[in-house]
Amino acid sequence: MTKKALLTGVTGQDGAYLAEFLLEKGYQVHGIKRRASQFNTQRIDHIYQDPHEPDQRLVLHYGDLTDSTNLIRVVQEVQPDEIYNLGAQSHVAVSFESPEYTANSDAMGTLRLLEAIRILKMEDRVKFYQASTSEMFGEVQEVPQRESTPFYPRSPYGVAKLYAHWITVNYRESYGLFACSGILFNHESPLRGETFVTRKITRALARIFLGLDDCLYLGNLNALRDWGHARDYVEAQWLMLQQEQPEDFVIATGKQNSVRDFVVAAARRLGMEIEWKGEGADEHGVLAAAPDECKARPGARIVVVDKRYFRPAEVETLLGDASKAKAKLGWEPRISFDELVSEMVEKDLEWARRDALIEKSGYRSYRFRE
Ligand code: NDP
Ligand code: GDR
Repeated sequence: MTKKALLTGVTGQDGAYLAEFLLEKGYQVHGIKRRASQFNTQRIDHIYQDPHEPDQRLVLHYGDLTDSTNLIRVVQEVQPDEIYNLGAQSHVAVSFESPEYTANSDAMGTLRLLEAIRILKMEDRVKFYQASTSEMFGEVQEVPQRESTPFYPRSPYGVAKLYAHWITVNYRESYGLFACSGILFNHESPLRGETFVTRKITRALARIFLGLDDCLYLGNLNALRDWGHARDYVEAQWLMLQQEQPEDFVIATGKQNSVRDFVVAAARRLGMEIEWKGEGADEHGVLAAAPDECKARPGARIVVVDKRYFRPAEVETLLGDASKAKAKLGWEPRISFDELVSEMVEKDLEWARRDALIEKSGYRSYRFRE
């Protein structure tokens, strides 16, 4: 019997890699996508199947984590063996702007999906994966962070994800549901959303290298993250659901770099000299932007520190210990930090070359946006 997996967030970075991974494993993959006024399936277009073809391997359903009746109907229709709850308003900075929506989709959305399983009496038949996050550690209480490290979230996103994490544990303990939370540290790829810092850096530097832009505006350069590759991390998500017993796992590389390190590594990959700018310093020693410099010096290659990108509360440092995953899942990251940066830079350079061609032909390419 072909196994069926249902993915929320199939149009996102992890959804795309996981869908590809599961299709290769022989699964029939069902994905929930949101209705949008423009196509939002770019990341999965290469595996998209015409719904009129027989023998559908990838099936897309309209839906939303804020709509419980929709979730119940889709789960009932699909009758999945495994559910991966990857859908979320996943941007930490945006969660300060839209805290209520973030709670609705990320916290309540998880509850709605778990309730759909319970209402349909599928607790004994379905396995559930919850996309938990290192953001739950927030103000870190222990270094490195492991499964037993106390949580202290620092954003509406982190708080919403903490609810989702604990409600998943609760449904496991209350109803015997096979439910696992993967506490994943930052993972990136060429498919990363363009406003997360790694992709913002590789995209902007590639465009600056080709003369399409002059400046890259960033916030806190000192933040430290444990960055891995999404391709490695989706395998861990699947492995968790193949265990005898449901458990939670930290997934991380165990190596740490700062935002500044990431910029330096990406610029080095391009063989590009950059200037660092910012003027004055506030009471926290934080540099403010040098707003006119980019306009005044076209062709300059400047990284500007801009306070606009600082968060009301910051997670300064994250470093994970994935030794439980190594011992029990046999999981280890394969792709190094340098390989990750290289792959992202190369892909963004390819896309920037295409943009350069568009501009040369007299059209305006998709400019840098926040
Ligand atoms: P993305 O932001 O790339 O993708 C998020 C997905 O969720 C998109 O498909 C998006 O749809 C969908 N989505 C957003 N809101 C809703 C909603 N209300 N209803 C249904 N779907 C919705 O995130 P990633 O792929 O990077 O991350 C996957 C999951 O893992 C997220 O839950 C994230 O919070 C979590 N996570 C991510 C980490 C990382 O470093 N990447 C680390 C730890 C956890 P659309 O395409 O229409 O916007
Ligand atoms: P994060 O990722 O908040 O860790 O959440 P992000 O890439 O947004 O930020 C990482 C660090 O970089 C600093 N930073 C900037 N961030 C952004 N986005 N833009 C900037 O210009 C900028 N300048 C500095 C941030 O302050 C932060 O310290 C990601 C998301 O994928 C979550 O969904 C996931 O749960 C966690 O990773 C683990």
